[in-house]
Order: sequence, then structure tokens, then C-alpha cells
Amino acid sequence: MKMRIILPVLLALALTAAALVSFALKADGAAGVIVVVEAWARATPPGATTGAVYVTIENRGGAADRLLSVKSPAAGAAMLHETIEESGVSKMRETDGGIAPGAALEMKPGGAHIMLIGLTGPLKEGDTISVTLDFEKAGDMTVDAKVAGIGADGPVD
Ligand SMILES: [Cu+2]
Repeated sequence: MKMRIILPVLLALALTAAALVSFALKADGAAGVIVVVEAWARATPPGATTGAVYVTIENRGGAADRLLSVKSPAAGAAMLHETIEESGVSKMRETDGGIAPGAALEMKPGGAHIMLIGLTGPLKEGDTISVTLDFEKAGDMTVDAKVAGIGADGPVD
């Protein structure tokens, strides 16, 4: 008589435990899906109010994600930009930070970049600035960007 009641309860508990385990695995698996493999900035000349940060982000997961916004204590605001050539003139415009599964968003001078607007101080070569990237699915990710020289084409080793 008692077994009839206990069995369904045990079954329910087992199912709940299984659901919790699968949730924990999922949450764990999500970490490392979006990986920032590189982050660096260019030093700015005295008096400059804007600067640029370049990151390379890999989407190692099976679903698309999107870099929604960026912020840094080094500047009042940060925007996701791309550089385009229009009638021989190089211009910048806002871009959408979508990253397809298996793809990478590679920022570099003359291409996509994070524009720091309203620098709180000059970016000095050798310094490190903190940059927080907010992804649609992966959430917030804070990385350190090492400041390279003013005309650097890549990160300092
Ligand atoms: Cu820009």
C-alpha cells in the first residue's frame, strides 16, 4: 500500500535531480563558447578624446551570438565600429556584432574596432585597460586590453 505512494515520489525526485544535473551541465558548457582570444588597444596622442580597442572573439558554440555593447572605465562611452571606404574617403560607422557559430569577429586597424569615446585619460603604451563586452547569449565578459604603440598594427607580445 505504501509503495504505491513512495514510488511516484521517488520517481519525481529522480527526475528533478536529473533536470538539475542537466541544467548544471548546460550552464557549464556555455562557458567557453564565446572566447576572447585577443584584446589590445592603440596608444593615443596627447589631447586625443577617442581611442580604439581591437578584440578577436571566437564563437566555438553551435548557435549565433551577438556583441551587443561594450564599456570601459577608460572612456565615457564605447561603440562598435567598422571602417569603410566611400569614394576614397575612409569613414566609420556603427556595426552589428553578430558572430555566426564557428566564426570569429576579428577587429583590426582599418577594420572593425571598439571606439572609445571621451577618454578619461590618454592610453599609454604598456598600460592595460579593462573592457567589458556584453553578449546577447554569453552575457558580460571583462577582458584586459594591453596598450600597444600609437601606430601599432597588432598587439604587443
Ligand atoms: Cu571608430
